[in-house]
Amino acid sequence: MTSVALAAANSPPRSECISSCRACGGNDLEVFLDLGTTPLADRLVKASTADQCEPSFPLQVAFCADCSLVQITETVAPELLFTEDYPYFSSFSPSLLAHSRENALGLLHRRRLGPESLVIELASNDGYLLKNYVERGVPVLGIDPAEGPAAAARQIGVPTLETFFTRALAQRLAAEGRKADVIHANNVLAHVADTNGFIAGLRTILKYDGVAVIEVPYVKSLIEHVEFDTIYHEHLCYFSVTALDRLFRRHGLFLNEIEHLAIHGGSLRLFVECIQRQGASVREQLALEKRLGIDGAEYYRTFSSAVADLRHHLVTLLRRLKAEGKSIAAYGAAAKGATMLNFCGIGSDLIEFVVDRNVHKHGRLMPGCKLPILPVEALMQHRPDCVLLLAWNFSDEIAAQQKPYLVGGGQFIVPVPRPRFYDGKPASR
Ligand code: DWN
Ligand code: ZN
Repeated sequence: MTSVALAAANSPPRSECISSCRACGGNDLEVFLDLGTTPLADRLVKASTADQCEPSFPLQVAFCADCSLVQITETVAPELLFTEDYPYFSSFSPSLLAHSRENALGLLHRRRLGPESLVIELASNDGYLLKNYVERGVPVLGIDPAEGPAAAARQIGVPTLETFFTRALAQRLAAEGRKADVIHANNVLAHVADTNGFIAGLRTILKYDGVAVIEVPYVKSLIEHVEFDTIYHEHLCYFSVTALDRLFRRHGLFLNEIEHLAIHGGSLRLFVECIQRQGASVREQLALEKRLGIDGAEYYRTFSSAVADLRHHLVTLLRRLKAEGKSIAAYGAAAKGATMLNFCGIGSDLIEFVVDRNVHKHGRLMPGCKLPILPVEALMQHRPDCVLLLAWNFSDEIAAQQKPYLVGGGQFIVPVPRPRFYDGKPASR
């Protein structure tokens, strides 16, 4: 066996196609969307390696008929997804910071947290949320595998374990007496390959009278607003209340309340406890999902044509603008932006550059299309006629921030649920 083949044979698997449901183990999976073989959405390309081939993997989405969980069929090794230079820092979004602060302070008061309490956050990133508890004397513990964000969290006084949250880690923490009154887990449940191990671990470190407050993008919003770009290899699962309710019950946990959030294109805030006391918010959403058929494959079968229509309309619009001599840029080197650009085949023939506030992204290139990522100041320097809002979930905030560009005659284009010009007035869904 050649040394290359030997190395390949010995190296850990880079990805694996599932043969059964990530949550229930069922085999009745129906693929309803195929986004092709794509590079990793958050793996921004260094200019020095621009000519190298990027690791790319199949991106297909399936529905489980047994437990209603929507999920992608390829599991990419976490070490490939969450590398040491993972570029996502929550604190680059003022609206996300405000959203998180409101969440933390509400819980601090409602649960009467104090110096004897413990708040643990799974995927605590750069301390964006836990810092609100630290400032009020409530002990916290962050858990996040990404080196950069974990270091940033420690710098603002948020103790952080730089590791993945697993069943084994949960057992170790519980053995050390570190059980939580409140557990936060925002936009992480969809990211873990071992869904059941993660939830079992969460149950292990939750005090019996504690609450886990979990935020996840809502699959109903994804389908209704054609938010296909939020599908990428980091997001293994796409949750309905029906699937979540079954998933938690499997581990002695109960989804008792939900709140609907606008963040990230439509999310749910879940209140999960060891005690069963299902509230009206959950009962009503389960009944609505039943009426809409969200617990059945038929609900998802028209989505791929809706995605194809959006791609057609967006590319036609951009080509028309270019034919009219317009210059076009993009705003938001977001993971969703990589899916949008690559699935629609949008590259330097249509878009000149992407801007982003996150300094860690500057100088890199977007995965796949390899568009350069520049500071947002480039908008006023180059004054493109139009800007495609890849970070459309922050469109109001970005438009307010980029008022001079709009006042100067610039135009934003929001791509979902249908491509349209956006003048900065709160976007109508
Ligand atoms: O699950 C995830 C979601 C919740 O957030 C992770 N995969 C990481 C991330 O995904 P994303 O990169 O698609 O999400 P964002 O947070 O919507 O990306 C926004 C991008 O826009 C960031 O790179 C920051 C940037 N930004 C900016 O340049 N100016 C954001 C705001 C609000 C701004 O004003
Ligand atoms: Zn299932």
